[in-house]
Amino acid sequence: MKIAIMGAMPEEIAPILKRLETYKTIEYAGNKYYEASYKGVDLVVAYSKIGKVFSTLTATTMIEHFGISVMLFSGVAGAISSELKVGDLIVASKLSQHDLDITAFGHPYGYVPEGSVYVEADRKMIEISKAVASEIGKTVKEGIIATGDQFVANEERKNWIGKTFNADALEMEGASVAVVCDALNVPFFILRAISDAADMDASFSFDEFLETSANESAEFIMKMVDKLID
Ligand code: OS5
Repeated sequence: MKIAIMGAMPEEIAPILKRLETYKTIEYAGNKYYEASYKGVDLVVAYSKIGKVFSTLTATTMIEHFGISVMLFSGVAGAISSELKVGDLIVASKLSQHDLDITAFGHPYGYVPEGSVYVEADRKMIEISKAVASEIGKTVKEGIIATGDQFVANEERKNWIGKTFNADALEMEGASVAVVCDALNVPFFILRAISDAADMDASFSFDEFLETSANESAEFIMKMVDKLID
């Protein structure tokens, strides 16, 4: 088993790298990949840069070039559900692209022919995360994550995404990682800790809570790794 841990921003993988004693840095296709041995298992860690295109490149590279067999994504997200507050964890049951729109041809939002509106995450990994959460006394909400190439800082847009996709949280990379992993038959797990409420204060909240929320997510992801290699 070779496990990938991916984030979008440096801040999202910094807490992971901090926990690894040593790692090797490999530059490939414009990004840095960090290879490490952790408790006898191979890890590949990287941040993709922001958005669906860069995250697609990184997820594909991790699978096709580095040969990873499990994908874990750790990062932050904007909340849609009023149940989710800053620092809370959400694990994706399924993901969709909120900015994919060929509705002019009668298709639903998020759909392209031969694709699907949602990509389902790996059920076994979600169950493992629930076991981990109960062991460490944390709450992880399972919900739908909507992804798009847009930092949402607008109540109207956020509500539209919530209503259209029944989404609980939004971000900019999860669905593209999901599409890649699904197509290449790699089980994936997308975890996010809330950094903001995707409203008019989102950029301020994001700046204030990026580091602490990224830490929350990374800490849980490392517990997932421990469980996977148990
Ligand atoms: O990766 C992007 C998506 N992330 C999740 C997220 C989110 N997505 C959409 N809407 C929201 N309300 C969301 N809340 C959390 C977070 C991230 C958002 S884009 C943040 C860009 C911040 C930034 N811009 N410049 N820098 C940081 C500094 C910089 C300069 C040079 C190189 C690298 C960074």
